[in-house]
Amino acid sequence: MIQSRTLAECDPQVDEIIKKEILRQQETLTLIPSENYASKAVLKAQGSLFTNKYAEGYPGKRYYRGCQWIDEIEKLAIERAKKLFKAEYVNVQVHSGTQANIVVYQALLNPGDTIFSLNLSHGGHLSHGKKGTFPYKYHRIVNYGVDRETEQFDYDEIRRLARKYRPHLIIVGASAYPRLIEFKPWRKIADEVGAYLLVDAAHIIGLIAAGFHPDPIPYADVVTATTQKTLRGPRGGLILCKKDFSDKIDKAVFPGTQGGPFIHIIAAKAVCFKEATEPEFKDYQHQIILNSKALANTLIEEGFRLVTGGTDNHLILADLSHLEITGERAAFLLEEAGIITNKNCIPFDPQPPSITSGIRLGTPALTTRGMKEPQLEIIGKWISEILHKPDKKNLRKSIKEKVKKLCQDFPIYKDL
Ligand code: DSN
Repeated sequence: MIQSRTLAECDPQVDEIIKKEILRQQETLTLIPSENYASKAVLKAQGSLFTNKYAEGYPGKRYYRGCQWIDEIEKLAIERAKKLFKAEYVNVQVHSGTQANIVVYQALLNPGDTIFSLNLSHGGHLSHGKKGTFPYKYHRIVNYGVDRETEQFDYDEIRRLARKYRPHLIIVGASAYPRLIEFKPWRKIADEVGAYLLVDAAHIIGLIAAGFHPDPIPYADVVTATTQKTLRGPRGGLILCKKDFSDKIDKAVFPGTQGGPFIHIIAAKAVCFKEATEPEFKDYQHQIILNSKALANTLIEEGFRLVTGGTDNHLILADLSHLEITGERAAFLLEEAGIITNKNCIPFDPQPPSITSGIRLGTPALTTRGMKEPQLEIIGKWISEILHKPDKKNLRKSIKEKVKKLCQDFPIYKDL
C-alpha cells in the first residue's frame, strides 16, 4: 500500500538527499543568525498528520467539518502565545514573516499610503518595501538609515524624516542590526505624525520572550515575527496585536492573503511556545547573547571592525574592508572550512548586495548545540585565520577537520 511505505522505500532519491543534509547540518557550524535547530518535539508535531486537514476559517468558525481537534490545537497555540508575550491578540495562521508583514499592509493601509522603514542595506528587510516587492508596488516607500558615525538609529533624523513624509505606517525591526532597540521613542514618533507602528521582531522574538530584549508589545500596534529563528520553532509566522486590530488582521490573513492554514505547523508552534516558557529557554537566550559577545570580542582582538563596534544581541556584522576581501568571497572561503555564514551589506556599503563588504554572524544555532564562550572564541580565531590567509587552501582543509571534531562533541540531537 503506497501510504504505508517508508520514505526510503517510496523515494530513495529524496531519502538520500535528506540524509546528506542531516550530515551537512551535523558536521558544519551554522553561524547564520536567522537559523536554528528545532527540537525533536517540534519536528514531530510538524510532521504530524494535521498536514492532511483543511480548516479555512478560525476556531469555531470553519468552512469544513472535522475540525474538532484542529480548533483545539489552534486555540492552544493562541493561548500559549498570548501568555508568553502578554499580547492582547494573536494570529498563528500566518505562514511566514514576510507574509505577516504583507498582512499588516493589507489590514491597515490603502494603496498609495506611505510606509517608513529601514533601508535594506542598513539592516532592514526586503518585505519592508524593497524595489521588486509587493509593498513597493502598492505603496510609497520612504527609507530611513542609520547614522554614518555610530551606525545606530539617530532619532532626531528619523523624527525629521517622519515629519517631512508623514507616513501612514512606521516599521521598526531589522535583519542585521546588532544593538538593542528601545521601542518607546518609536511610539512617540508614530504618535507625532499619526502613523501606525509595526515592530518586525522576527530576529529578536526569542530574546523578547525570555526578557533579554526590550519588549515591543506595550508600544506597537502590531508585532510580526517568525517562529524558526531565535524562538527555535517550526518555519512559520506570528502576529501579535492590540485587540482593536484583531478583526482586520484576521481578515487580512484569511481570506485576505492566505487560504487553508497549515495546522501541522500550528501544532509545532504550540510546542515551541511551550518550550519557550521553560526555565531552560531563558538560560538558552542568555547564552546566545554571551556567545555573541564572546565571538565579537574575539573578532575585535583579531583586528576586525564590527558595525556599531560590537553587539548586544544574537548577531554580529563584520566589516571586511581592511582585509580587501568581499563578503561574497569570505562566506565562500568559510564554507570550505565548514563554517556557514552569509554575505551582508554594511551601512553605506560601496559594494552591491550580491557582493557586499561584510558578513553576518549569529549564535542562536551554535548555542542550541550547547556551545559556550570558549568554543565561540576558538571559532572566532578560525574565522580570522581563514580570512587573513585566503590563499591557504590547506589551512581551510585542516580547520574543516577541527570543525567536524567540534561538531561531533556538540551534536544537534543526541541520537540522530
Ligand atoms: N531571511 C531572514 C534573515 O536571514 O534574516 C530574514 O527573513
